[in-house]
Amino acid sequence: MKEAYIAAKERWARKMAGHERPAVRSVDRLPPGQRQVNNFPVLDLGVKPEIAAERWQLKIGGHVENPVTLDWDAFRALPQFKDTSDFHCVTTWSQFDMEWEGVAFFTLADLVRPKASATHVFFKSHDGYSTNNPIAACLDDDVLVAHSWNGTPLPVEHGGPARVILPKRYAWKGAKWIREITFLDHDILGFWEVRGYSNTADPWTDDRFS
Ligand SMILES: Nc1nc2c(c(=O)[nH]1)N[C@H]1C(S)=C(S)[C@@H](COP(=O)(O)O)O[C@H]1N2
Ligand SMILES: [Mo]
Repeated sequence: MKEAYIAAKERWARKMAGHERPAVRSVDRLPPGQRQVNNFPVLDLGVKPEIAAERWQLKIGGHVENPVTLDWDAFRALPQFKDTSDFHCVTTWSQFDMEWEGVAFFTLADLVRPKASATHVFFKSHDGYSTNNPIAACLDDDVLVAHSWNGTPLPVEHGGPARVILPKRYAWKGAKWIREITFLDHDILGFWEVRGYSNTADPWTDDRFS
């Protein structure tokens, strides 16, 4: 675990410094049971909350040394991170080469300093949605809170002003319209996880339902 964390942080540091070449992707980038799309479908609970940047806040707390509440300016003043990854929705569509820009999860973790007791992270959104992930999955070099997609500010329907991206999990593990990130010393299931979806959500093993 510790080695994996250090390796991820090293890769992330190289990306931050602009030295990392784009990942060499396998010829077969489509996980089992997925089909490729290019129209970036919209999936939500029927609500698209409109949060003006002036009113936007991101609260980060729980088992951390330094809880913070970031407003938009404070969030945008953090080191900015760009990364390109593939996006896999459990409803069987995948879109490749999504260019995300925002703040790396590593940067947020360095800011709040999770305590040794922190094992899981719970994400809450403005539409009542929530999701959960182990801290190790969040501390990967491709995880971020994104405010832009393919060079333009994230539109409301895709979770703007800001959403979480966890490329190695099915997309429901990334909360749109993010409002609160809580570090926990135990796991709590999120919106889809309590409704029969897999808690681990690994696209490469067709890990869709629990
Ligand atoms: N707040 C919030 N986040 C969410 C969802 C949602 O309904 N509300 N849907 C999830 C699901 S199931 C998917 S596939 C992706 C869809 O993101 P998109 O609408 O930008 O394609 O967001 C995830 N994050
Ligand atoms: Mo989804």
